[in-house]
Amino acid sequence: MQYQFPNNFYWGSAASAAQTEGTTLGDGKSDNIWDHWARQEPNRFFNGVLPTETSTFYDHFRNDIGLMKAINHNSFRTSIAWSRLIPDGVGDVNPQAVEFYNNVIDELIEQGIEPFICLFHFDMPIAMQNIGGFENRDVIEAYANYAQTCFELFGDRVKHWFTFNEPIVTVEGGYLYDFHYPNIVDFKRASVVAFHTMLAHAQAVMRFRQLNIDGQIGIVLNLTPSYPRSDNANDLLASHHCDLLFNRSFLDPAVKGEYPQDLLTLLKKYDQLPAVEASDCDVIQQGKVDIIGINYYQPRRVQAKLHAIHPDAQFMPEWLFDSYEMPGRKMNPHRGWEIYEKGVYDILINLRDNYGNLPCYISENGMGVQGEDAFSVNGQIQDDYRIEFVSEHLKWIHKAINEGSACFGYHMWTFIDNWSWCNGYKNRYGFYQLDLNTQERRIKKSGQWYANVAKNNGFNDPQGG
Ligand code: BGP
Repeated sequence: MQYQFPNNFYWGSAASAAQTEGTTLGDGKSDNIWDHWARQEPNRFFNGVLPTETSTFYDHFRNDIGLMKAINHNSFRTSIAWSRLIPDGVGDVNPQAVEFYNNVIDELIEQGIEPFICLFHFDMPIAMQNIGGFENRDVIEAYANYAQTCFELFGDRVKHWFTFNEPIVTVEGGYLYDFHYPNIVDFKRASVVAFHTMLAHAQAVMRFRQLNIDGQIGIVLNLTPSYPRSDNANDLLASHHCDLLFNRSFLDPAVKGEYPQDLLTLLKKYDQLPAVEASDCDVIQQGKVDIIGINYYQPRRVQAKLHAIHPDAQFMPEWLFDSYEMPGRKMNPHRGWEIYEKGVYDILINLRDNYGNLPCYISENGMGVQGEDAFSVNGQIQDDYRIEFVSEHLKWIHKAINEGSACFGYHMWTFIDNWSWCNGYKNRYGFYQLDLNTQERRIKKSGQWYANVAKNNGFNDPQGG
């Protein structure tokens, strides 16, 4: 069967500043939370590989963009590092950063690759974190000023902007589950950070509108469907609660300009609501996006709680549900994540039916594999598993589009194997393999396959289905 995509469909991949640029000493960049935390607790990073050693895009961007073109990308998302552009978080702009991002954007456009630019991908400048990060309302203002600086500097050429990448992950990692700095475990503070992040998002959207920039602005969310174990009322309620906490806490304000009443009622019941100021609701209303990026890797499966909560335990999302392992689930054993391709279709149909069919694209999807060298034959990684992973997801995206979804593109995570937060280079995701010793980039079989998909704006699967 032929899977043909709409004209002008965006084919590309995604990456982020902190994961690819590498720290280049003397270029004016200051520390973000990752640079700082890595020095404090290097043992938290897989094999001790720290954020200084990411894939040197800062030095090799021209070559790398050439490699994107070689596999027919027509678009690419990366982020601007706030700690590079405005090293103190507020105040002076770093001219070397302006030159670098100008060069990257110009080179992309020169090669026919549309730049999609995100303003914040998990990388709070340490100067801002030191005054409380998004717990402090001053940081909302600082972020809005930083966003405005980006629009003014690059808005003449960048037409697709994103305020945040997966804001819920910063909240989960930094304030609930201890996998990002500042390693706080406190739901109430997490709730404040989540709310203030959306205020910062909305302020950035307002600045964008005030400047009358020609282009569109959105947010990238990891919309993880919460599938209940059964249709028992308690399982359904557990899944509803997960959906409220992990998806709708960002999706509803971003698209509808308001929080779901059920979420507010739930947080109120457990005394976890953040403080709200008089103008906040108005600000959130004005943060409605033009487009949305969807990151999708794995589903969430849940069931009603099986056991009572310990009376002394502090409130956590897990008070409301237990995870559920579906028997027979398909797994990516390397990353330990379930593969459920239909999830991407369910997300797109949900946006079509419940969110006004807002224009959207798949901004990340991918398969991390540990020890990929084992699949190398004559110097090339034969990643047929990745080709299968992408094509099976693309079939569901194709079906959703045929049924009216406004999905306009697909970006793979990622382009060249890159550094992955605490996991360092453990799981490889790229179309290009990165040799850590020589920094050499070698195309994988999936990269060649994807080049043809992009060229033909689709693919053929004789097996169909
Ligand atoms: C997403 C992030 C990416 C990237 C990806 C892969 O959540 O936006 O930055 O890291 O996940 O996940 P991981 O690196 O944890 O394997």
